Amino acid sequence: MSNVVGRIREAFRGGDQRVDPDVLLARLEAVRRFLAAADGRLPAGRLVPAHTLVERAGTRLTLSRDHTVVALAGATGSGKSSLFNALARLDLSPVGVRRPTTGVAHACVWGPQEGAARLLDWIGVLPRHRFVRESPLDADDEAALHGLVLLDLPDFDSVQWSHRLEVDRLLGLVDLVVWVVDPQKYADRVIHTNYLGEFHRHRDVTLVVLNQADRLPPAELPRVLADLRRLLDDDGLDGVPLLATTATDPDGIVELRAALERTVAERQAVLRRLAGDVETVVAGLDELVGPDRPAAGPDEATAGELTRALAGAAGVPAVTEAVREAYRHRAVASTGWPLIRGWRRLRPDPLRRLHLSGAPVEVTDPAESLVGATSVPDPTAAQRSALGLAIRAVADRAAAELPAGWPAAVTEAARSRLADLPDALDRTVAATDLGLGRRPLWWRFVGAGQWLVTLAALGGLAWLLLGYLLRALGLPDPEHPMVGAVPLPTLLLLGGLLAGLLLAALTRPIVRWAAGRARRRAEQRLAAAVAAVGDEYVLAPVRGVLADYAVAREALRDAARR
Ligand SMILES: Nc1nc2c(ncn2[C@@H]2O[C@H](COP(=O)(O)OP(=O)(O)O)[C@@H](O)[C@H]2O)c(=O)[nH]1
Ligand SMILES: [Mg+2]
Repeated sequence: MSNVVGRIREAFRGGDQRVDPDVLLARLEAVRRFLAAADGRLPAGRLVPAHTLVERAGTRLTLSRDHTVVALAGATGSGKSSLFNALARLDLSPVGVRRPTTGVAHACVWGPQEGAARLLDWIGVLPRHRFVRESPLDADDEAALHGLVLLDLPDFDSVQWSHRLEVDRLLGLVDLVVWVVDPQKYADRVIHTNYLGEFHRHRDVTLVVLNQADRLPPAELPRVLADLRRLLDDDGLDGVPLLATTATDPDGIVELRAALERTVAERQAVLRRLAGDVETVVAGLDELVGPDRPAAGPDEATAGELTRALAGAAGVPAVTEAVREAYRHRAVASTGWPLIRGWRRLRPDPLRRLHLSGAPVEVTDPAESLVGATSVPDPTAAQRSALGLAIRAVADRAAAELPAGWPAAVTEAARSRLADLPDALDRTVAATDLGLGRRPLWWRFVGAGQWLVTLAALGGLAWLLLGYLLRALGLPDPEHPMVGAVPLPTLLLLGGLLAGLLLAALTRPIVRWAAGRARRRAEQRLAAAVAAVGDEYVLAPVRGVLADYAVAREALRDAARR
């Protein structure tokens, strides 16, 4: 007997590494973190296996960890039910009636029932398909299997699809799988490609038995076992235990029984199974993260290009030109020759034509404010396509280093608020202080100067007119005071007119220069405001994806850490 146990120990060598429950839980938590970051970013279909794992593992671990669910899986006629009955010794018990083959699994529970029932509810084995392996007739030899929940699965090569689907479902839930093959069909390609090969990451919770060994001449058995071993190695299942059994002979299942006893005693199968699932899921997600740490966001140059394109679409050039014209308009209206100021004021203000004031606007709630109903011309087709290109450039550059799946998420994020952009830009332009709120002090001085010289000219004119009037009425004409050779009223009139013209002529270039300055200042303020819109509506969503990618990448690395 010790020889048998020794051989099994040998066979299980590959699975001797224990899975630390805390490490497994940390890895599952990492998969959960990955999903939290990747959900909504990557195609949902790619994440299904990970979601399934997290969901299943969470449930399995909260259910009984003292039970080990072992499934007998194989093709029709390989002897699954016979092994099930033999292991459960159901032929000896009153319930040991051989049942017909069906599309549902049957279960036999050894030892305590509490925990096992909920486990079987979760696995989906109906109570009427459950057997209990506890009989007063049993001696202590059954105690070694306490905690075993053995399942007899439907045939995986059933002609009925529903049976095959049921097998696949159950294989996803059990802790250990015993593949049962027989001497006739052990080399069947379907078994190897569709099932055994798929299980290579679950090597530690896989066992293969060649049943019906009694049907082979004793000399043939080693050759068939060696052949099967080779096929299993090709499946990637090197190291999985391979045993020969004879279900019809109680001595023919001793090794299998011992292997199951060891598995049950170890209580590792649950953890190994889930660790294998984590391996499979992580390997499937591997191409969704890259080796390099991603950038935190688009670079300065790209952001600058975006700002320029947004400024174009927002009509910033038209507004700044209007600022320049409005400055001149208002400056002339304040500093011009008083007689033509009124006429100037009759002309429309270039900024007000755009429904802009140029002064700071109080915005309490941007969403509700009426600010934003500007008449800045809509962007041209060229400006719109330039904006589209700039947004695409932001996405392309931000996603340049990202692996498959993520660039699409970045592009989507960059364009996610595109529809809100025109309104946001309009509101921003309307709310930006363009710097024309206050009348510069020097306008007042010049304006006052103009009034002064105009009043002097008018005074001179009145004086002269008074003189004419007196002369016309034959009254004595009072002496005009003389300034040099020129009478004072004439000097006042001509000097006032001349000074007014001179002041206007001197003011004009200063106004032109100051208007240019006002334009540049407005340009800077609008650029800053528009850049903030670009940041909020384009760059921030892109940074969001990059941040999620960084989290997903870290999480997947943690999930891969054994
Ligand atoms: N000689 C022999 N016959 C077996 C053995 N195991 C199963 N059988 C027979 O093979 C047939 C199919 O067995 P069954 O357990 O129903 O296979 P299943 O379809 O995999 O459940 C039955 O007639 C069994 O009696 C075995 O180890 N040796
Ligand atoms: Mg059967």
